[in-house]
Amino acid sequence: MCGIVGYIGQKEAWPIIVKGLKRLEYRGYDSAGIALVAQGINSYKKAGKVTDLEAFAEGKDLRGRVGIGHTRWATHGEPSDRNAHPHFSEDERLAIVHNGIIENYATLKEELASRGHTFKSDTDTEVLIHLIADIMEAENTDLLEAVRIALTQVVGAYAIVIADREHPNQLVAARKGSPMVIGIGEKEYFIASDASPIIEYTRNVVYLKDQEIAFISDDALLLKNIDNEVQTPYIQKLEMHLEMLEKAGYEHFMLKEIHEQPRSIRDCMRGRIYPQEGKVQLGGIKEYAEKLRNADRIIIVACGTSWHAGLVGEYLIEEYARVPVGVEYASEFRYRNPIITEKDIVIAISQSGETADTMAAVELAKERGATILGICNVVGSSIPRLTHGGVYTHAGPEIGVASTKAFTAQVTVLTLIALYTAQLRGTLPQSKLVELLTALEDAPLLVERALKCDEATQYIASEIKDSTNAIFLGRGIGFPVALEGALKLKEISYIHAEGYPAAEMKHGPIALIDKEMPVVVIATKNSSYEKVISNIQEVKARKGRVIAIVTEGDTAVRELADYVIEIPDAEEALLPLLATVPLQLLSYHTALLRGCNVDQPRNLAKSVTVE
Ligand code: HGA
Repeated sequence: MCGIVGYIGQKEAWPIIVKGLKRLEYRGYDSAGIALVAQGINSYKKAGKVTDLEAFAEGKDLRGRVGIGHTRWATHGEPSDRNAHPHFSEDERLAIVHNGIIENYATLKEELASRGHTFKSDTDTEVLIHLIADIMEAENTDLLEAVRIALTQVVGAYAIVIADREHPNQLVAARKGSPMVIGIGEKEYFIASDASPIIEYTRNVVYLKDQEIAFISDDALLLKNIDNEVQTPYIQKLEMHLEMLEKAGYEHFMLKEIHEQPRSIRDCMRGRIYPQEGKVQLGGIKEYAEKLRNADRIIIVACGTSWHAGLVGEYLIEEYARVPVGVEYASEFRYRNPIITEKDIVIAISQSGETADTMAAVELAKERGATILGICNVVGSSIPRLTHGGVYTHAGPEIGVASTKAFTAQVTVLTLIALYTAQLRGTLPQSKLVELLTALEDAPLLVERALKCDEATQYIASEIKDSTNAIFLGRGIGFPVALEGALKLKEISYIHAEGYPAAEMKHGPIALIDKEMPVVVIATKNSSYEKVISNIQEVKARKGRVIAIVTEGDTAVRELADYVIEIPDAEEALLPLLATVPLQLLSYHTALLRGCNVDQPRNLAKSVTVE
């Protein structure tokens, strides 16, 4: 949430920052701003997208080889020109961009106001830069030291970059809880919330650690921690490629990412499954094999789509490895007083690896002695660094705000963990492991076939596009799929949608069903097929419009449903991978027909780095 880009070097900063902000727009897009340091600081900020900022700045003085930029997802203060970053100190000497929340901003603001500070915005960020300027003056220190002292007084999360009019060849950056990467070029540095704005300039990067402060000039990088100790930067090589960040001919990132799923699922399994031997190998967690073998319980913590993947994991792990699993919203778990023992395994799932609530849940479980494993997509992000071990999903950068390929990759990893744990605990006969892994190996091809429903989903989307509500029903492993389908539809098309266990419909939602109500039912041939057919009958008896996801060749559901979408016949464990695909496409086409911004739906941002 909120994207930051900074540049210091020999090139003009504006184009580099604008391009970088466009790459980070998935993180927030309610306003944008850039400050350029040349003779003084010129700043341009505008509510709206980065393109609105560009239009606003056209013809203005955009010179400067040092600059900081921001694309915002507002937490404190409505999205407006005034609240857009950068924010300034009272004398306008210092400019800041910030990702995160200063939780004690109100107290700090009051104290600063009592010392005569006045504020131009409603943000917590402006309070922070005033505090830094106040300390600089009161303690007669340089910027680096003032930032360090200020951060000892701050409660909350931050990634910040600060420019100084009096030292135009320096930037100061710091982080706690929000991500920040520094790219090292030839006499130039790039600073960003993730590596995507940096990749075309350099592959050498330093991921700032929590509570580290960086002093950056065009030929030096100095790192300190909050206790004022100098730190040695650990330079890593980026493995991302530029093409991964482009649309590759697709109209939207979401559509590209939906179609990438056969590839991403294959990448996720590469080197990890040996179907003929009936063996799963997970290098990132093998050190914890003994713990998994003896675990009394597995707790999965996650938010949003990742939580739905967790529910699929619950089903698969309990079915195959016979370990009790609880799936928790990270945001609730962290504020309860959960019972966690040293024999518990906690699995944290987060696409970005930066989800604030999931990170906090991990910290809590770690303090209480559990073994923590992560399932993340972004290599080098915070959660993989906090956990004991983990399995990367290797889905590649996901730019569309509504998660698609990251979800199916998470489900794939959870399937691997379920089978790995079954292998360790001896809960499945070897022949069953061979059978399941052979089926899993075919998943990319089957997903490829499931993608053929593009035309069918487009047609159904045209039929439901004017609905105001929708219900998604599923049973067993189909239930989390229904939840994910409903979330996708509401996220990008703004149609109110609810996912329900099919049998629960009778306990409430059935009251909503009439001839206007689209009811999407996961009705594939699996263990609950007959029961689901009865649920469809119940919907039809009340004149609901049934859209059924069925197994290829199905006739029974076809007779009842208004619309059917076929997916390939497969092992039940693959149902979530296959049935999710048509639901993603259905939401995509519905949102398009309603004229919505598919890749950047209103009010949302991808990487939720605030609580
Ligand atoms: N609190 C700041 C930054 C918001 C943010 O990082 N969102 O993810 C603001 O509201 O401007």
